[in-house]
Amino acid sequence: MRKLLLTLSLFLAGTTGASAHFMLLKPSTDIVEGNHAKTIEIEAKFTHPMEGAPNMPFKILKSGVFINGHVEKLHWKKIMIPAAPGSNKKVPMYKAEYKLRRPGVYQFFIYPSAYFEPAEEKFIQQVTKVEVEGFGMEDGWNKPIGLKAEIVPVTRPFGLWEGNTFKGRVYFNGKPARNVRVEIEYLNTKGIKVPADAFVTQVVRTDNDGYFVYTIPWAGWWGFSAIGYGGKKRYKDGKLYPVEFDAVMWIKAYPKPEGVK
Ligand SMILES: [Cu+2]
Repeated sequence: MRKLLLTLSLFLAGTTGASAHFMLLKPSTDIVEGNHAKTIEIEAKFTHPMEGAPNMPFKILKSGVFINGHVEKLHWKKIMIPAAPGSNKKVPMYKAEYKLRRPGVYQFFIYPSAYFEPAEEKFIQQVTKVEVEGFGMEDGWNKPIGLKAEIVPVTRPFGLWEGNTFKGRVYFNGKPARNVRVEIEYLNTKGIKVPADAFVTQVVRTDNDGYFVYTIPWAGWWGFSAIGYGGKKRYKDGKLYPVEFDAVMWIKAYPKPEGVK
């Protein structure tokens, strides 16, 4: 039954867009404080964040962290996880440890391989980033790092309360992306149930200059995926399919302090 439901939800994802694919790129924290170098863990998983499943296979083609004008490498460990809870089918996710040594804004990014989605008859490839503030230095959080598809924050992407509004600008190939769909999902670590399919993925669009806004309703990690079309096609079993080439970014919102409403 569970399998049937998953298949059905995949089918719905393809027809209504009620459930979105998201490359998750999540650091163990968005803020590092103190006077000493600190190691954090980053995880990368291709998933449906609100529903928690299915997880889909991918490889990391390119990755790194931009810090103070240069790029450092990330070293990933592959971990096999079930494609869905209780499933025998295993897919990879990845974890990396990274040591922050100096103050600055650390922009982590990955270029994953393209994934073929049968339900949508297309490939999906999501260039993904997340920012971590290190040791109190905030300069540079609004600087693009030059990804082929990139969400550049206009509001600061760390130290956010729930209820804050996040504003971003979408760039595809370095140009502002006007009137594109931006899908938004909560990384559902709490088993939250939604009242209808339409709540799984929130949707906004960019304006003529590529800007979008979204107000974060509750605390946790939130993913933003600006949907692009790669222009190029790829073969699968002798047939050509389009490539959806998306820009994904993750931010974390903190719960309201106790005693406020
Ligand atoms: Cu999927």
